[in-house]
Amino acid sequence: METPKGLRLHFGLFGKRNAGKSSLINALANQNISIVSNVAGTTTDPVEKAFELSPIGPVVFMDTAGIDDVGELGLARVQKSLAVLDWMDVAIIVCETGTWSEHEEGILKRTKENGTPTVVVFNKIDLCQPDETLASSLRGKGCRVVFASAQNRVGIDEVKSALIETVLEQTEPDRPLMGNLVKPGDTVLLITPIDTGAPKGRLILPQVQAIRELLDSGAKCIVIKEDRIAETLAELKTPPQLVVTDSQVVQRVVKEIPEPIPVTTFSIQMAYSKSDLVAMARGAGALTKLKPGDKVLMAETCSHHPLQDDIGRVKIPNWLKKKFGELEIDMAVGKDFPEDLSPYKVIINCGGCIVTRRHMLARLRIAQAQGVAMTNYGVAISYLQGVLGRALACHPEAQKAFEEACR
Ligand SMILES: Nc1nc2c(ncn2[C@@H]2O[C@H](COP(=O)(O)OP(=O)(O)OP(=O)(O)O)[C@@H](O)[C@H]2O)c(=O)[nH]1
Ligand SMILES: [Mg+2]
Repeated sequence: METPKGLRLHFGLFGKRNAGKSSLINALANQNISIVSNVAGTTTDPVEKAFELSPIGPVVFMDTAGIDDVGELGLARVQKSLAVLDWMDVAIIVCETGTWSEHEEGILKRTKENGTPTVVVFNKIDLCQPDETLASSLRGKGCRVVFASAQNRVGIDEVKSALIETVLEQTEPDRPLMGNLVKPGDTVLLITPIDTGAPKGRLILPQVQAIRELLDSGAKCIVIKEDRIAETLAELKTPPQLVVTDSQVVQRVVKEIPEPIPVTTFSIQMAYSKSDLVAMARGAGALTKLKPGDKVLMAETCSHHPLQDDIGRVKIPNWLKKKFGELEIDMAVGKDFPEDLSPYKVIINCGGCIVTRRHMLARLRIAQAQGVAMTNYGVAISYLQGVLGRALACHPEAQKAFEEACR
């Protein structure tokens, strides 16, 4: 239960009101997580439930409001369900056996456009005969199809098997944070300043993840604060093969670590692991073209309590204004993303440590569809500190994309 949500696959249940989405989630989890009733529109906001789906491991199921909801509030709920649909690892379309309307077709169209693997569950099989023709036509479109009765717990194991097979065949495994930058026996220096933003008594997730991965890959890792760099280098008989630093001290680190020792940052590695680093580097190129009066969107997926020197609210905006003059900088917090991105020249998203890779890629896709450049905090900080070229040295393709976008 301690696995962070950003490291769990997300499965979402979508369909018309009363199709049995909440009943199915309860049957899958074998618990009463979601409220079930015969009143259409019982589930209003997306409900998340984390549990273990063996052999995949820790996952999150998301129950959503019916896609056929009506009225002003109903339409707002539909929009919320569709926004969730866009970043799911697997979409589960739930409908009553024998029915398939423009609503289900609309969901399927959207999952196809987004490349989201899809499982169709024809529920309430106790009330109706299965329609094999419809099922085989959906199978022909690449969906797994299962007949079930959530209420009578029939077909639930088949739904689980369909989900597991879909994950194994159709989802891309997470990219490791450290990629293939290290070999067994390498020495890696990790530089982690402990500032007011550091959590009490522990390190932040990307740092912990990096240490774990380095140990798993047989590398040696030395973890220091930024004031011990020269001393540590002097003590080492051979220089480290790689230095990974917190972005906030990247300028100092680049100065103190002699070339050609490669330097990257935790957030650049996060961008590599969690999104598309090449696109984020291209997005940083768009930053170079900002002019006074331009609008920039800072987007943060978690809703932490803002710190005095908050990176997204204070530090990056100040660096941007110092470099480009008076900009209009908006802030979007949480899993919601503004629908209309067209006023923005660039979106600077956080590293996304609490969300999944598909969530970050969905945001990128939405921005790209509206022709708006996107980068992330880490890449932007290295650029604003004047060291992005060096910090991308381990990622030549991203380095090239940045240079091209600057022209
Ligand atoms: N006969 C039968 N009834 C079912 C089955 N699954 C769910 N139901 C009933 O269908 C009704 C709606 O179920 P829910 O699980 O609340 O449906 P939902 O899709 O979550 O509905 P909303 O939250 O309103 O969108 C309830 O009365 C359930 O008891 C089933 O397999 N067979
Ligand atoms: Mg429901």
